Amino acid sequence: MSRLVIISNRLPFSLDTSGDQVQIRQSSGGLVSALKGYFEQTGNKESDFDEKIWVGSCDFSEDDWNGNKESLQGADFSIEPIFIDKAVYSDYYNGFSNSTIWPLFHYFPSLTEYKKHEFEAYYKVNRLFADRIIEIMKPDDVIWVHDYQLMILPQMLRKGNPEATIGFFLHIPFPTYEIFRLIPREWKTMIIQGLLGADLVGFHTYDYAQYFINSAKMILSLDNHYNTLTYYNRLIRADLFPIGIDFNKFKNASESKEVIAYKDELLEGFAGKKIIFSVDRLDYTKGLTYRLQGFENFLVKYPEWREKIVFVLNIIPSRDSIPTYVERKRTIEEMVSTINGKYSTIHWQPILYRYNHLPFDELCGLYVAANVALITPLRDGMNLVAKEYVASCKNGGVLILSELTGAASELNEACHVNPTDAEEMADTINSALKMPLEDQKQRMQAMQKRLSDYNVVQWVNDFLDQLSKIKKEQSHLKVKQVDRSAVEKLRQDYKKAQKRCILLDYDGTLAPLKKTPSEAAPTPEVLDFLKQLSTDAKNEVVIISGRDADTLQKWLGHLQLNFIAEHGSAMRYKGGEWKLQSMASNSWKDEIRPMLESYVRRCAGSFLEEKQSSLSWHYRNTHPGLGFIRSRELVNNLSQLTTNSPVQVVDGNKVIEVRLTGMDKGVTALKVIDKFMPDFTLCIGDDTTDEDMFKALEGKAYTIKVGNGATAAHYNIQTQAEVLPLLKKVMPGKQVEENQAVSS
Ligand code: GDG
Repeated sequence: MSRLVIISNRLPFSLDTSGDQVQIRQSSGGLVSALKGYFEQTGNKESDFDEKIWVGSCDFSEDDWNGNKESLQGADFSIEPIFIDKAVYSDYYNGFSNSTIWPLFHYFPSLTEYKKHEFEAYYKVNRLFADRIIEIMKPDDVIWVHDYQLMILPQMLRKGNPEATIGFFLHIPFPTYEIFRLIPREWKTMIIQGLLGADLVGFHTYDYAQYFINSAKMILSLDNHYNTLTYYNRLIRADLFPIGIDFNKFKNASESKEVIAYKDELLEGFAGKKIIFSVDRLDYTKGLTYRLQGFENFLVKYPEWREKIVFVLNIIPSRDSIPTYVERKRTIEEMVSTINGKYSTIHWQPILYRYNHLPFDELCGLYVAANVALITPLRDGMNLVAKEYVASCKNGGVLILSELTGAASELNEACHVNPTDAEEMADTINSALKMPLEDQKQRMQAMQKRLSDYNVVQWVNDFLDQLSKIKKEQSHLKVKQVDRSAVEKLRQDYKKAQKRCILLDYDGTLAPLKKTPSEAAPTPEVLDFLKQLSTDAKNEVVIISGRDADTLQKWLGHLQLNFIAEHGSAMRYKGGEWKLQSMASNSWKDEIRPMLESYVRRCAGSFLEEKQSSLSWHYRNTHPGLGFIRSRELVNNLSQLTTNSPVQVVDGNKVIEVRLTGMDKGVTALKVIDKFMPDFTLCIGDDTTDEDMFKALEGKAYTIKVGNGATAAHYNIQTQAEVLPLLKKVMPGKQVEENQAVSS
């Protein structure tokens, strides 16, 4: 049993301390509606969690909190407030969160501001959250961070507690890379790294998840396997979890006395008229001005509906300290007055405009009474109002929904419109008003079924299940990590052995992968260690590489080592001469080379490497998407070109290599073992080509893969940087051995 720690920018309530008594005011908004729905439904039931905690900033002081703590602790969850200096909060919230991230992620680059001090405040507030959470965090806690205000937090928490279980959910869209890349480099890198601190990163739609994966690839050059990314050798999953609503709450509310009374009152007030309705927070993303244009166009194009409909337009006050929002309000109010002024009659006004918070019953009353809901944002992560309307409809009702909302990908039976198309909007309102009741009911039932099947509790459970699944996958990989006892066993076996063979790959194993192959010369530390290792008479150290003989000779030739170049095409035993292992002709190269050269031209950043008996096309420095697509095409073309020829195509890590058949590291490693007959063999490598030797040496050697991922090796170690320290532990030099002897 563990604790669920929910973290969001704001706690789900605020305090009104102006009167004699402190009043609690519930907050509105998508995130709060959804999570409260979950807590209310699971509050009294048996749960997987011993305790649920909600961490968030607040609008009350530490004194107010201390004075009212007991009465404020919710029944369904406990509260952990974060106190933030007002000026810092404003730069973080009104500034970077809502004047940079919010407009940009909703595709409003022209409204986006880039202010350094606001990013600094954003970082500072994320740090404040992190410091407090790290203080209270326990090992079994499940941490769930919410939304765009806290995107750096997961990484901060990960640093404080590397083993923690951390999920992150983004409630707004994640934009395409073309938009995301507008953010200054340092900030966008920190945002992506921040999110990758989580084990699971959730989005509303498939597209948002893909855009995130693509940005992570473009900015940090990460590899992905479908929706799983690897970052510092930790698996991170990015997936879609379209948020649900508390379906029964809305369904039941529509049958409650209070709601029915309110609905009847509305219907009486608007007798003989059909009701078109919308409710949104005041926000430029909600497409309110376009909606009004579409509505006006409807009045012009379909005058027969005048005096027979009313548009109840509800706007909920929001972010009114940001100038863009204040301006937007003015524009909307001007448009409403213009439309009403132009089309009203003495008995009728087309738009009933309200700018206020609505009590829950009133909101539901409107949902139930409306014949048409007109929900037309320019962008919306999901849009819960659309789902709540569907859940509340009893007897028909038509949902007109913008195709640019996340909800549109789930609510197929709604009438989809493009919010900028005033013609389409007018036509759709007309056909919605005329839609036969049977048709309305059928569409509603299909959508209601989906929303009741995947309600908010399912949404939470689905997210938490996937979070625990990725943790299991991570720990499964860890089973193969070289831990302390494995090191000890290797050390003992090494010590006991009379003849040892140590097979080491070069690139990615003894040296980190570099942009160009010529940059990866060995460091003095590597040279020193290899020298020391090879001076032990019991050791045969073998460098087994895809590199050409000249490079190995130039970099390492002065040492007492054995060399295998180009996966076995050429070999040089200690003190001997280089020998080619195959006499086959290399005339095949003239046929293959032009094709590889054409791929170099077709894919910027890729290059051709020619060795004695192989040709390689490298694509690690290309655009990741393009490089991958070109590599698939190339493999396909080469496989046709190489049928009935003496060569094979090897699909390596960001490289496609063509070389003589039969020359692989597996065959060659066996040849070496047969020659030396060791009683201890250790083999380390990182690439797909090293898998051949891991397989061939099964039962004959300790095999270690550098990096995570499926492997035939016994063990994984996380990074290339760990190779030398591991070798030093297993094979201590003279001095280390002496120290160890003294200390034991
Ligand atoms: C963000 C994303 C995503 C609003 N005013 C009142 C009121 N509400 C409730 C509604 C609904 C919620 O607030 C609004 O949710 P939306 O989804 O429509 O929009 P955002 O606040 O922008 O939410 C959005 C959401 O997060 C969840 O992930 O869907 O895309 O932008 O539940 O009912 N409720 C009451 N009175 C009001 O005046 N009672």
